[in-house]
Amino acid sequence: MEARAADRRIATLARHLEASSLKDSHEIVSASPTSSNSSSPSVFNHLARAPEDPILGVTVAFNKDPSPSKLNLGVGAYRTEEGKPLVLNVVRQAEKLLVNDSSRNKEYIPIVGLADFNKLSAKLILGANSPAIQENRVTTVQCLSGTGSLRVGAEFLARHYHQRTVYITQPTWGNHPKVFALAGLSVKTYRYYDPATRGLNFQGLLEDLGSAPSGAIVLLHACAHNPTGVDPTPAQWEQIRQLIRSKGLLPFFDSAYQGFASGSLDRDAEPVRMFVADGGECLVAQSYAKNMGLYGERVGALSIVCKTADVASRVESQLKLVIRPMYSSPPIHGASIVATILKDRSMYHQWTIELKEMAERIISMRQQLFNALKSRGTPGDWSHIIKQIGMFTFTGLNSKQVAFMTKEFHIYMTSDGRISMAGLSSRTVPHLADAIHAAVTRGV
Ligand code: KET
Repeated sequence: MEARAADRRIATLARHLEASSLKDSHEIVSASPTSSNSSSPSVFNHLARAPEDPILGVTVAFNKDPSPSKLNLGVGAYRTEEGKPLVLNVVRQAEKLLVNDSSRNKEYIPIVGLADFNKLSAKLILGANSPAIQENRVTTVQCLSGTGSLRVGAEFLARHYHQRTVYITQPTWGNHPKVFALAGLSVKTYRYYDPATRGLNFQGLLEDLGSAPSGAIVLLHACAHNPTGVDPTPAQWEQIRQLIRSKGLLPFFDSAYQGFASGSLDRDAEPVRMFVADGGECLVAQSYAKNMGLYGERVGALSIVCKTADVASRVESQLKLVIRPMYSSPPIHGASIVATILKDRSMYHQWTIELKEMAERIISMRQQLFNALKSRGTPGDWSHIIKQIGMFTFTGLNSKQVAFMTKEFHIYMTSDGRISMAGLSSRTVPHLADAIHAAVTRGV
């Protein structure tokens, strides 16, 4: 049947060819009876050009700039002192093991991902001795990095959770509101950052969460808040926990920087563990983009900590229904790298050393930039550069100053004045300090 239909199509095409005596195969296709006339406008003609993404678009602009002194401090991606992307030695080692293992294949993995990877990821964030894991109250699914984990979690909540409002920090990572809104949740903000002190607006935070409707979802940055680099202290976290629990709010942690804040995986996981220790429920989205340098491999996990093992297994069954029509099942390679490293004591140890080196290099960049501004006598108090935590400094520079630095110094950063400290090196600090100094002193 199908073959005959194809024959008929070819015959029709041949008649057209004869009739129009067109020789160019390109034109033959456009002259087929099923395609529209080439002079008619595209069915997508009504589309306006969308703006570039506020973060990833910075790299697009950077790539177009021919200047040899250009510097990309936009996206949060680690660079070496030589300004090059870094593949961790332990990752290379794991990849070699995987390639040389001829028993491995490329079959589809389960909808929820690799079982080993999921177990080890839960252990990494919740702690080796977590009672929630021991009691089988945690369900973990492998997702497409941090973003995919947030997206699956948001979709699950939109379908199955009674409260459809999510509170995010003001400001936050630019993709957060989009991820949650797309899932159908209503997005509200809670006060977080105080531009006057360049620190936490703790009072505002408590007031806003205190007046959130009961059951509302609260997105929390597990550590190294993006873009501000301002984290609550352990005592403040404890107060936040008490408030969230007393109001029956549902915490949803975004853990994209575990190990990058302090250099210690355990210390950076403390806020999450504090919430899990009280026996309440929560969600956690984990990313291995930054802490294992697996950006483009898209490896992450969503864990949902439940009250009982029975609920956890029903939650997992529903997560499968979210994932299957979204992308069917996750990719095998990146998660295999992570599982290989996490299950081997010596590779795990090597990872912690390499991770600490990255975190320490970022901290030393903070000091160097601070010193460089001091030595130039740049007006203003720049101590927030050394106080802030994680990959970013929220400089306080405004969008005009940022545009000036891009135009005059070829330094690329997001327009909110955030710079990725991980993209700096000893060689480029003076250039950045010159640019900041000029932006501030020339009254831009
Ligand atoms: N959460 C936060 C807070 C975050 O900063 C990022 C990435 C992600 C999740 C998602 O990362 P993924 O690669 O999906 O695991 N932030 C950097 C990159 C980006 O915008 O995509 C950034 O802010 O530069």
